[in-house]
Amino acid sequence: MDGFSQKEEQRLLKTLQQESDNLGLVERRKFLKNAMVMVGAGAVVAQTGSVIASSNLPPAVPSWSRKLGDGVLTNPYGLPSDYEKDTIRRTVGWLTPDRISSISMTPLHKLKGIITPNGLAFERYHGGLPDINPDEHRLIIHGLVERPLIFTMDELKRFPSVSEIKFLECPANGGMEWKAPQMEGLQFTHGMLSCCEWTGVRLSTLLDAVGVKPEGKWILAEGADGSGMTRSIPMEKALDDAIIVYAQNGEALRKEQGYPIRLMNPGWEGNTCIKWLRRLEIGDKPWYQREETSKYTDLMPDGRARKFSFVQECNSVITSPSPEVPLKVKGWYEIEGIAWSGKGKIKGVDISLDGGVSWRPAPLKGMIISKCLTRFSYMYNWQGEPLLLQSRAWDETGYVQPTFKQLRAERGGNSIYHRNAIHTWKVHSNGSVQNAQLS
Ligand SMILES: Nc1nc2c(c(=O)[nH]1)N[C@H]1C(S)=C(S)[C@@H](COP(=O)(O)O)O[C@H]1N2
Ligand SMILES: [Mo]
Repeated sequence: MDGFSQKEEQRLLKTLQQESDNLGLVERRKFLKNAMVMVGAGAVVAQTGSVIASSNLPPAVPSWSRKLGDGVLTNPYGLPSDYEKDTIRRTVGWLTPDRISSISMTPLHKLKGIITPNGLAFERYHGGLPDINPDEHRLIIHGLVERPLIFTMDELKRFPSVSEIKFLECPANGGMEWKAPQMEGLQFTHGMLSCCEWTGVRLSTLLDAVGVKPEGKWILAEGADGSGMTRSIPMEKALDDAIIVYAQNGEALRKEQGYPIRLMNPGWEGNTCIKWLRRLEIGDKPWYQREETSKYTDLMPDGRARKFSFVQECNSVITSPSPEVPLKVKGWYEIEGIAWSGKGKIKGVDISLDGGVSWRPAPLKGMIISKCLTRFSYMYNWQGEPLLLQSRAWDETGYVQPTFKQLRAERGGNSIYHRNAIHTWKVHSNGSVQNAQLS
């Protein structure tokens, strides 16, 4: 059929069968046998699950190869395939019942490499998503400076620009897990995390333009959204690597991420990366705003709060398998995950199959960039045994990701933020994966 001789057809099916045998894909082999029978009998539709038509499977020529497709500009702004409708940001109902002061999370289990596509980067709003006309938007820099200045978007884009791939993480990422393993899904345990290529002008360049007075030691950054988000940023960070960002993964910043400009403090609490940025005031001390006192601080066991916990410390998680990516058949798997550190480069990752009793190195792969997601992977032949999967990362400063026990011993049980403990996935013998914590 479809131009293949009976002999050719059988040879092709045999090759496919061998290939699937080599991969150990039991289900696929069963399915192919099934498909072969149906094709042999000339049936139009053979199904393993629900909607797979054998007429579209090799050696047949699929229906979409027999006609011309849609033309260009079917989607003037490109969209993912209709078959990827499941790859979306998600919220947790009980955590953020309203959408105005809310958070949606990145589907980390669906992502490859280190870049988060713009439509999938988690969003955090304290006062809803403002709709800002860039022609009417201005950035004001004033306070302890020689020349207070007001910049238009065009003016900001005339300065030399930098493009850097950096992760962005809400310090509340995984905060629900302090009490117990509550969230059944990687998207919810770790999804307040994204990693994009950010383009903009270094804050130090703009500070040069206004001329910071010697007493100028802190900067108040303020957003133009209804929440009036404000955070105090030390001058050292501003002069080190902070960026006033207007582009994300090559295109204009998304509305959700702060269009037309935001502050990006690489490796620091996402909360300090003020979106829809409208004002920078230079002062000689911090302002102690709401979001750095009553919120975004950790209450320690002695009843005192940690002051300015800016850095997102080293963390890692296995992305596959995970609750959303169970093991379907026995055989070889690439156990994969991501590691990141707000202090610099990831130096190494170990993984454990037995809940931290023994560890083996999981090689890093792809680009290894400072304050950026880094991939690790480990090949494993799974034969249906239960596993307690963990990853433990360390960074170039020597900081090692702590166990939950170590983290709790230091921080007690009152925290919401900065939960970077080694995470456990319990793999059951049927291949399903559960969020777990070991005492
Ligand atoms: N103006 C403004 N900036 C803001 C926020 C906000 O609500 N308003 N939320 C902050 C918080 S808590 C985080 S974690 C990051 C999230 O950035 P994202 O929405 O691009 O993921 O933005 C920060 N900047
Ligand atoms: Mo946040």
